[in-house]
Amino acid sequence: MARISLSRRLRRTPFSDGVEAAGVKGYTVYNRMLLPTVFESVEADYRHLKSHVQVWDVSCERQVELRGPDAARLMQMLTPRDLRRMLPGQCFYVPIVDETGGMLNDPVAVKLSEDRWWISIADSDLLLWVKGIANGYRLDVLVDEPDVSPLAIQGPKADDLLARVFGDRVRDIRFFKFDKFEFEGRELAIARSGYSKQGGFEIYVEGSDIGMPLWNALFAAGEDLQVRAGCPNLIERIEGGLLSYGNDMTDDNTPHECGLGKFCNTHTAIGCIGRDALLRVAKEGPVQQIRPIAIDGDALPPCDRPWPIVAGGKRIGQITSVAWSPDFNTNVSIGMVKLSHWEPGTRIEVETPDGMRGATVRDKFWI
Ligand code: THG
Repeated sequence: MARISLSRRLRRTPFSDGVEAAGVKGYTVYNRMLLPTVFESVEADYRHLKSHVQVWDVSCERQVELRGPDAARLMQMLTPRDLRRMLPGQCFYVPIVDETGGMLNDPVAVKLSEDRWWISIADSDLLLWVKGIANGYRLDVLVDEPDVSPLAIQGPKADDLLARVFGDRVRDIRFFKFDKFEFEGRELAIARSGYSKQGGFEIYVEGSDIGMPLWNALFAAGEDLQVRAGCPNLIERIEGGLLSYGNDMTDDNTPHECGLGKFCNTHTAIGCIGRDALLRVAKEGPVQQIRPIAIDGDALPPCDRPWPIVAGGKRIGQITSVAWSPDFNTNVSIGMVKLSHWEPGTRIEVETPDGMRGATVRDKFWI
């Protein structure tokens, strides 16, 4: 197998030394940065994530910082989710759309104060879009990428591990809220959030210099909790229905097609770019939507290009993510399915690299 060549353009992270020492076996590239994908094996990592606690280098979830008097106005221009009731200390999952209503990113917005926000982005160059909007509208706001790298602590023992390093007050953090905690004289935002359904936190590590000291402190504190280095796990995230921008959706999709209509308040999100386009598509309703799909038969290879979904000889959608689930004993997958076939229980066929497979559209993800 060919190897990817490392260079300055493919950015390391403040935790890369720790990730390498932990024996990382595979990486992907995300926001031009290294993102681990495998340590022991995807299945062994999955079992450990569901049983213990892992420390994830998710530095590639870069922050777009908005700072200044127009920060809140700019943030509302970027998303159809109504932010008027959002308070400092809260995180919101927010679709970001272009002028046609197409998805540009699906980040977590972090409100630090009225005039300071972080947008914790998925894999697309959102900084350029945000800078363009800020400058084009002559807004009084600074837009940049600060030296902030999220470190996720995920798994059933995440509370116990973080309490040992930051104190019992971490247990009081509510879902999608954050509070400030001290580490080596620095104030760090810690949120109860993360890209798994196993529970846990995200530490927004401000200042690369404390990356490895914090990494080492977590591993020293968690030895008896069986803490390990981990990473977003393909199997677990499909079971949990956590979408991956660029895989499960692109700028060709509206938030409604992605099942993110519940995070849109297009009528009240006054000033949002793409509002008119979204009001039109919301009225008609989407004609295709993301669905959980169980694919028959034994384990399938990874989905590195969309696999056509067919029914009655016609293409009615595509599979965009797939993995064998040991817990559910089936291939779990995420697909975009046309209205005519998206009803739960509908039988469809998938053109996989291993040949045609029967599959069933489900009503809910697995966890
Ligand atoms: N955390 C942070 N930044 C991120 C991610 C993250 N940036 C990249 C990527 N992940 C953005 N995409 C997502 C997708 C799903 C969720 C968060 C970010 C998520 N969804 C929950 C769910 O669907 O169950 C909860 C959503 C809610 O109820 O508000 O957590 O993971 N910092």
